[in-house]
Amino acid sequence: MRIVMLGAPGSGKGTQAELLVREFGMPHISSGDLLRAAAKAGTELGLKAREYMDRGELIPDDVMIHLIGERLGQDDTRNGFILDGYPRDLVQARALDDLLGRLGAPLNDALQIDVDAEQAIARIMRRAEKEHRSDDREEVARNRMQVYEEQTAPVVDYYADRGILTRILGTGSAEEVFQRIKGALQARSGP
Ligand code: B4P
Repeated sequence: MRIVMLGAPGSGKGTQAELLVREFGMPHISSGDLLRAAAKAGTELGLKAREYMDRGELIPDDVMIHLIGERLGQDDTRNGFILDGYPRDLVQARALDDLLGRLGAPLNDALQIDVDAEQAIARIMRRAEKEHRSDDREEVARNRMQVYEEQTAPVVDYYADRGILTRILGTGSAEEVFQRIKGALQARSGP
């Protein structure tokens, strides 16, 4: 299984990626988690990335392509992975295809989780009360949403054109959404 998770901020893609990992056991590669870990460690990349994240903007493509390329080059991804938060624009999507083409291991599925923007913002605000992530402020969350519409939404069409996109309704409990995902994956892999 080589899967990318797509969806607006707050759609639940990170949550669903974790549930998939728990069920199927492949590594969960979250671009946001990689960046937050780098920022926490105080690396040059991490500190620079935090400036973009705190504005709700995307980190430059060359940085992300390198970071994810390195992670996907590690041995634990040989039998599959869940990629969560990457690609976030068409440049990253094409770079990912090139990389996986060279490795002879193309993507099987792109899962797009659909949630209404206001519901997604409300979820982010609930998380802010517990986790205090520096980009979970309302004005930043709204900017992330706009960046998603402008830069990431075209990636959904890109995978639809390639015939590997599945759209999942992201409302209801995390467990309900997960059951929809499992059903969709089973339907795609056939009886
Ligand atoms: P991410 O860490 O990917 O943050 P996100 O888009 O907000 O999604 P996240 O996974 O955290 O939230 P989720 O929807 O799962 O990116 C953060 C920043 O890093 C970006 O803004 C950008 O600056 C940078 N970045 C990352 N990747 C990049 C890339 N490829 N290129 C350039 N820059 C990049 O969950 C949200 C909340 O909803 C959670 O609290 C969860 O508990 C809750 N929730 C989930 N499912 C729910 C449900 N069914 N019901 C109720 N609540 C639910």
